[in-house]
Amino acid sequence: MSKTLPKDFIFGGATAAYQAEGATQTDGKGRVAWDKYLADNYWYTAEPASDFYHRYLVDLKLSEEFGINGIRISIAWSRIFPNGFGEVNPKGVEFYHKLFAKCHEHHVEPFVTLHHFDTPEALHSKGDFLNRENIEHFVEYAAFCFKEFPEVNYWTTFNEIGPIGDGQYLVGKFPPGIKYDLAKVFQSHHNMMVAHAKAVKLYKDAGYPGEIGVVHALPTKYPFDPSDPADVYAAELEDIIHNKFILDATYLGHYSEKTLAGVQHILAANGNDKLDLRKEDFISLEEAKDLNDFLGINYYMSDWMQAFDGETEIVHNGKGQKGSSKYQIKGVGKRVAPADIEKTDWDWIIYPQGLYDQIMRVKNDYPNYKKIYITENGLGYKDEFVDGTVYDDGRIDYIKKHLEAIAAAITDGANVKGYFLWSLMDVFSWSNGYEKRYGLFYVDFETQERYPKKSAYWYRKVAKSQVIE
Ligand code: BGP
Repeated sequence: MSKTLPKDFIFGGATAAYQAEGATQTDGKGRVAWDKYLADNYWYTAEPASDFYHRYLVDLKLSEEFGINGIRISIAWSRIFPNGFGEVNPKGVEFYHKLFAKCHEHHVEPFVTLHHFDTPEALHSKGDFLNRENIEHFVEYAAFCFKEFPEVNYWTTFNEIGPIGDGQYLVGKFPPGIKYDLAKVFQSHHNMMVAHAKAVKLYKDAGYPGEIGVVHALPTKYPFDPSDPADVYAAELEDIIHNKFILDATYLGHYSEKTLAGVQHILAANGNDKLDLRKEDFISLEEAKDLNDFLGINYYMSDWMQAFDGETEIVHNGKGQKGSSKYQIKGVGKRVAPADIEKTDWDWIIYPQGLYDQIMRVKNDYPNYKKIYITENGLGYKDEFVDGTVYDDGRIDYIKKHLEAIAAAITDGANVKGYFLWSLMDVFSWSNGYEKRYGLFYVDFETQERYPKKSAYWYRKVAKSQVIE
């Protein structure tokens, strides 16, 4: 097995504005739907998060010291446009100029996402991306940022169009908390993909010299019993919901017949609502399909699917009580883990081979993909802080195995150029709170001090040598 990564490989760390910055009401920032939703429904809020808004210099210095040469950062849309569009907030603009300048000063390349789950409340309350007006608002916001921030060389339009639809309209754990509405899931995926395509086209037409792409979460789906055609179909349908629909939109510029047939089957089994897919949408998708400079893949887990025709029921395990989750969708399938497979406390199945398989799937099914970054991967854990650090051998093992899977995919011809560990420092988790930690740097959320974990020292060694050991 290959243990070496290429010389120009990026060893990055990932963050997101809302999960890291804190300062949710500072310097003219507009509200986001999460502000109220977390206060009403969860046991934590986005204050103080990791106070990145005030402490980014500490994190960038640590990054440099620990051999990290890339950082995923997102811009909070509502810091720039507090109402989603219209009047610009100069303090928000200034903050990101300062932040990007410091990234470059510390040799940490910023990979900047325009939207990481945090649509301004003013637009979210009007239906978020189910409302087509949001497409134009997003494109205007993107156009503003492209022009305003020439120091950014790598742009991502959206983080995880898939989980946004699932979180908002299937599982109901993200605002507005709607459950089991699959038509809304697909409509949100579709409208966001159109917004992505339009922003990409605009960027390329304007001749900006940087790169642009999208980040998709791509959990790999396997049939529980590969010899049972019903289980095979269940895995295919589940894959359409989470992966194939948005991958087709990204790289084919339309939905394949198989994808559309699957969508129709899923909708027929779940209320039979119609989707609003317009001719002009496909013109946009088609125009952008070969313009993506890179695909970001967020990969944490795989799932095994069994055919299922009973009532839909999804239970989210948000507190890390192993075994408390449930996922079954009528006419689609039911998640059933194979015996003896490793899981996190939040029931996420650890399966590095799934990352290899997903990368190779993109390479084989979407040969116009150009380049891949693994933009998120990591282990959520209830870290134990002892001796001023965390002995997170489990996390090291997790990262190691996933880096090996990437190296294997590169050996087999996939063009993967970097890895961003989720997360750089501890941040809070959208629907799981502050107890689920992922960072290389432990954050004491009371004092906001940072403490490198054992994994940080290990990661530095790998980044320096490019050898996974
Ligand atoms: C991805 C998101 C991240 C992050 C990560 C870990 O879906 O892009 O923002 O939260 O998953 O997930 P969680 O926080 O649910 O454990």
